Amino acid sequence: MMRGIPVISRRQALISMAAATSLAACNQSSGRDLLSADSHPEEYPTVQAVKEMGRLLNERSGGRLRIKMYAGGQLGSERDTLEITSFGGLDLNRVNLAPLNSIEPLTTIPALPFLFSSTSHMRTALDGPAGDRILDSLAPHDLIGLCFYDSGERSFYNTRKPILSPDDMAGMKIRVPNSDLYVAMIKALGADATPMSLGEVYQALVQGVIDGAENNWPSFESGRHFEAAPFYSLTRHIIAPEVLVMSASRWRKLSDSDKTLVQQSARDSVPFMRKLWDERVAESREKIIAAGVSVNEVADLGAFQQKMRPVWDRFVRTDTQKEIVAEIEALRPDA
Ligand code: GTR
Repeated sequence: MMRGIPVISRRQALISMAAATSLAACNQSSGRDLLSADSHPEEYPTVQAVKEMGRLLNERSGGRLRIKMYAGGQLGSERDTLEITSFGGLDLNRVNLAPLNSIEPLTTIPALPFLFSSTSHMRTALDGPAGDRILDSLAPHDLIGLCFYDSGERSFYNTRKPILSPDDMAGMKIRVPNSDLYVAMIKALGADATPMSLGEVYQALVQGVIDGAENNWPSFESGRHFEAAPFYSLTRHIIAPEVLVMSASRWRKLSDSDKTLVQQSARDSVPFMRKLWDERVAESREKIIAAGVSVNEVADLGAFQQKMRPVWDRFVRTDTQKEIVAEIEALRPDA
């Protein structure tokens, strides 16, 4: 995450992108680097997956197409890099779906609390037509949705005490990504939502600006949030994926055969990512438990589900959204 790495302003990022872009253009005879951003550090599975895509692309294009990765939030928050990508300053960007929620309603679907019953349900649903419809919905926003990556199960962590019921969260200040859906979900639980970017969370916990946040095992560990917030309560309320997007204007500049290479290499990096992800979840879990963090199961998840249900009514409004939600629910193993 961004701790220890200077975060540059969006303006500086744009300037450096413009410089990098013109350099890439000059080097066209020797091939082309697709510039890619990620908020996670080098060893995180999302970064490694995009690098694997780059390896495939390089191999399949005979060295003409490569990926140059800017990891660790070097180019700013996910909201910033998405903006840069949509107007063509970057080729690729790996983000969570959350920062896309305000621009495309279909992206809110996978973040509906308790929609997916497990990671395997999420994988099955998003590998099929429901996933394709969500990826395709990004095109009018100048983004090409290439593939989804895993992001595991999100649960609450805080600086004060184990959470066993929604009442334990009353009045707590909980950080959420910049998404109205996440804000509504926290409010529905009776807590206060504080939207901020991932890179700011550690300091905010240490300084007491927030009492807690919610995320998966690897992000809780990688950002060292567990050192500041030693209570992790396994609500597993959201299993929304990550997404890899490409700038539509950069995409249009590719030949048809290169478009196929890019799309196929992205899709082929997914099984690689899933394997790394499963390993990383186990490692992060072990590290967090060894550090003495109090980890608790939540027996009555029904209480959370019930409180969060109004979020569905507020965010699932169009017929298309309803159709996709029904399609995903029908794929629940217990349906
Ligand atoms: C992580 C995800 C990031 C970011 C982050 C957050 O799980 O990988 O892309 O969305 O959560 O909470 O901001």
